[in-house]
Amino acid sequence: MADLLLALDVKGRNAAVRVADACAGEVDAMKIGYPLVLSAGLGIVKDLAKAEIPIIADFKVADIPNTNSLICEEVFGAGCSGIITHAFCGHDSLATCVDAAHDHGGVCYAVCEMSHPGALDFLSGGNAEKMVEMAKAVGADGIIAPATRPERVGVFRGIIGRGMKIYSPGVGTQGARPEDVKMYVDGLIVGRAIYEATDPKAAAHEFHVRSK
Ligand code: OMP
Repeated sequence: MADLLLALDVKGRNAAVRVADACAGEVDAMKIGYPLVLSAGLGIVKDLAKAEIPIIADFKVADIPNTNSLICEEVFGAGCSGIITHAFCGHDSLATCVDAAHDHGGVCYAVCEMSHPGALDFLSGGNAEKMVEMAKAVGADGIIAPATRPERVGVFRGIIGRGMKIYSPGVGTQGARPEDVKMYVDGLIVGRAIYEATDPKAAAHEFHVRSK
C-alpha cells in the first residue's frame, strides 16, 4: 500500500493545526511549503508536532550548494524530518541537500519531473531520466514524479529499482487517480482534495483505501 503524504498548503497556523489534527492517523507524513511557512512562519513545525506526523519541508530548493546548505540547516534545525529539492540545479547542489539531510538523520527527495502541463516546456527530451540517474548517484532517498503521467513514473521506477522511494503528486484536484499510479510509487502526495474537503479525515481515509 502506498503511503499518504498530506500537502498542507493552507495559510496560517490555525487552519494548518486544524487539518493536521483532523488527519492524524490517516496520513503517514505531512508536507509544508511556501504557502504555509510564509503565512505562519517556520515555527509552524513545532505547532504541528502535537499531531505526531513526520514533516517534510517542500521548499523545492534550487540554488548554489552554499545557499542550499544554509536552507537545509534552517529546515532540519526547525524539526523537519525531510526536505524536497529540485534536481535540475545539478549534482553538487543536490548532493549538498542529501548530505545535509543525512547529517541530521533526515531524508531528501529530488523533484525530477513535475506534474503540471508546463513541466514539459523545457525539461523534456530525456532530461528527467538524467536527473533520476543523478539523484540515484548522489544518494538521494527518493524522487518526486508526476501521478499525472503514470507511464513516466513507471520509466523512473525502472531506472531506480526498489532501492529509492517515489512520491507522486497529482492525484485528486490535478486529475490523476491513485489506481493508475499506485503500483509504481511508495507514496501519494495529496493536498486540496483533502484539506479543502468538508471532512478532511474522511477524504484522507478514502485516498488511503484507494492506494491499497
Ligand atoms: P494538490 O494538487 O492540491 O493535491 O497539491 C499537490 C502538492 O504537491 C502541492 O504541494 C504541490 O506543490 C506539490 N507538487 C506538485 O503538485 N507537483 C509536482 O510536480 C511536485 C510537487 C511536490 O514537489 O510536492
